[in-house]
Amino acid sequence: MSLYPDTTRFESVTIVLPVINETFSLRQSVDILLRDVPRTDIRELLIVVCARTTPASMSVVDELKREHPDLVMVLNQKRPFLGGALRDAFDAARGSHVIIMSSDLETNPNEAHLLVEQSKAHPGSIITTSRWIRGGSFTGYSRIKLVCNWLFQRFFSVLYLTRLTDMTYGYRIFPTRLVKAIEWEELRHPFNLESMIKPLRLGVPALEIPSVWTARQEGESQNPFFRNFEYFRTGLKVRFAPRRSLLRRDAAG
Ligand SMILES: Nc1nc2c(ncn2[C@@H]2O[C@H](COP(=O)(O)OP(=O)(O)OP(=O)(O)O)[C@@H](O)[C@H]2O)c(=O)[nH]1
Ligand SMILES: [Mg+2]
Repeated sequence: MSLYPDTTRFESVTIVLPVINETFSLRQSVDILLRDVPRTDIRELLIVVCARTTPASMSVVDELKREHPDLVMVLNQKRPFLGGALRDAFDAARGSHVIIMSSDLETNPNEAHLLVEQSKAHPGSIITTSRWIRGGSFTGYSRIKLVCNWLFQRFFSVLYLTRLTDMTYGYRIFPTRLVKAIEWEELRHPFNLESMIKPLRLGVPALEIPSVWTARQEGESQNPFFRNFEYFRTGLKVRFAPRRSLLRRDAAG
């Protein structure tokens, strides 16, 4: 018997869109998602906002809510930062599956329907995306970040004995029961790594599909470069944590 609650059927997806300073990027993301992912597959578009979300972004969020009252849900995050936004979204998600992505167009919304298709075929797995496998790429990523990223990925794939090639990239679909059962700790960007490695340690199967990453055209990242080194602390801590401690007390069998 597995340690974690398994999922055997895809029913619908909650798509999480955290927003700080995106306007046309958020709108375009939503338009593409609604164009490509069948409506009957979408439980909700869960837009996560906070006190730092700009007034210009909030007016796009309000417009989207007015245009799609049954699909768009707006969540005011209680926990801080990106990890906090995604963790609050996991708590609120109602679909059988949940996609995490950005609203700055860096996580290519044209690929979201492929995540859903793969998830239907492998409902118990995490389908995650990679910029490093054939068909994936980076556009507008600085050379120094590219080298660091490659070194991070090699380090984590050896540490976790996995063939996954892009574990720091927060663009994936998960079974919702799984993410609700895990004891999450990160509040900032290393949550992108934590959300891959805790499931891996629990033995959850994961598949990669290629992703084309393009640098954002508006706003700026909430992740200063030096903070990327904090991923190592997360990676090492989770690698050696007892498996049971990765699950919430009420979820551990
Ligand atoms: N609601 C909410 N959204 C956030 C927060 N931090 C970041 N976001 C959004 O989450 C998405 C990803 O954040 P970015 O800051 O672009 O980070 P990134 O692209 O993963 O990081 P780098 O590649 O290191 O620049 C963007 O759409 C942000 O607006 C937060 O604290 N709250
Ligand atoms: Mg970004």
